[in-house]
Amino acid sequence: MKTKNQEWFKDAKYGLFIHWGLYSILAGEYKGQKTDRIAEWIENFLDIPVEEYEKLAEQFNPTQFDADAFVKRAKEQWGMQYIVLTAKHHEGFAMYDSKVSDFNVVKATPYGKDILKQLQLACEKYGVRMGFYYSQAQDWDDPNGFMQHRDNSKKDFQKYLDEKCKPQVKELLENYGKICLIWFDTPMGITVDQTQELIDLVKSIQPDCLLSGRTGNHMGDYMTTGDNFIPRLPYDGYDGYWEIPATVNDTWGYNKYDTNWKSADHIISLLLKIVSRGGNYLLNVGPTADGVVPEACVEILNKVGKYVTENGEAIYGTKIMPIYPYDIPGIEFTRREHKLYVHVLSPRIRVELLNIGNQVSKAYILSTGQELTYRVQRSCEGDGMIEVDIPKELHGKKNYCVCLELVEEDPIFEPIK
Ligand code: FHN
Repeated sequence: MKTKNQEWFKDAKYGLFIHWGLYSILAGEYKGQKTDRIAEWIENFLDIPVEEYEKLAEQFNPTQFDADAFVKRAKEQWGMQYIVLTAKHHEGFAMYDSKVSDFNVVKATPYGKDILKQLQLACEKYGVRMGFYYSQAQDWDDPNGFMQHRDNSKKDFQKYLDEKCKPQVKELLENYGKICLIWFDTPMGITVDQTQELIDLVKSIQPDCLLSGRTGNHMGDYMTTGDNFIPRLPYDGYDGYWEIPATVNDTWGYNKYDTNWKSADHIISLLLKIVSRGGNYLLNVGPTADGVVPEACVEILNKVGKYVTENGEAIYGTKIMPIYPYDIPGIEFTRREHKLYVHVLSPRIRVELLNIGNQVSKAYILSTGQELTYRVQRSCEGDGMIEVDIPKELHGKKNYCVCLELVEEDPIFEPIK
């Protein structure tokens, strides 16, 4: 059972993931060699010696990073309800003022400022919840941290856990105000007991702090899907607390060669699928070493944000959908009590819904309140049917939401006979 103070997560629906670290400097390329894998793994995949990698810190100087503008945009323009930043990724570098390890942004870089503190102040100012990503098992800088694709059998993982991981997690929970969640990742060989130690530590300092589905041994507070993997059906496990970490292109950390951006239309439809199936979409940006989000990504998120902010009522705090028996191209549904939201993502002159048995008391365009004419009837075959006329000025347009006010509390979808 979740505490009252954790319920925000179920309603949030859309959050911002930020993968930012020393890998952003390499941007997918080391000494002329490009990585065709996710950019934050470059140290691992291109086998960069630790001493070499550590030297990158001397170049980290993100003078263009503006936490205030970053958070303001995420909240107001993109419609995101929470932000999760990599406090320490697998590379082992702390993006904050850590007393536990000097391999951190304050001690080891010319920039010398605490990124997390700046983010905290901005999140508090704009009322955005803040969580931290922390790689609890993999630490490629610590001799006893795990490293995927290498022999870890001689490592004293407990030593790493006691001397780096837990003390750093404690710092995160004690020095940055209220942390909405810790996003542990890639638990690898962490044992049940070690996972419990981490959980106990977090809950002893901040009992309401949620733990991601990758805390270890499936002992987290919610379910985290595989990266970019969307459950095909509505999912109500974990009391409906779940989240999809996802990318806009194919990498998490910045890669200057990765221009495989999803379109804004595609992201809007993914968001609506996730929301209707009951989950949260944690969508990632990978800032450059200067501290800015690539312009192509900003443009996409601005377009998505326009839809999200104009139709927030049909997204935040909505309930998991029952299964509608048909897949209608360009249509997604979300709902709350007595309301069915029909998201129209491709142009049409009429919305026709078959096998629906509800009575409708009102139909309108959600963002403007413009009322629509509609008919509730039975098809020639005897199936429930609702038809809504789309006004002329919207013919040829896409990405708007029709709200159907229902007499009944829930949608009544009829099976195909
Ligand atoms: O290895 C990480 C990867 O770098 C990234 O942080 C993603 C985000 O979900 N998690 C791991 C892979 O699943």
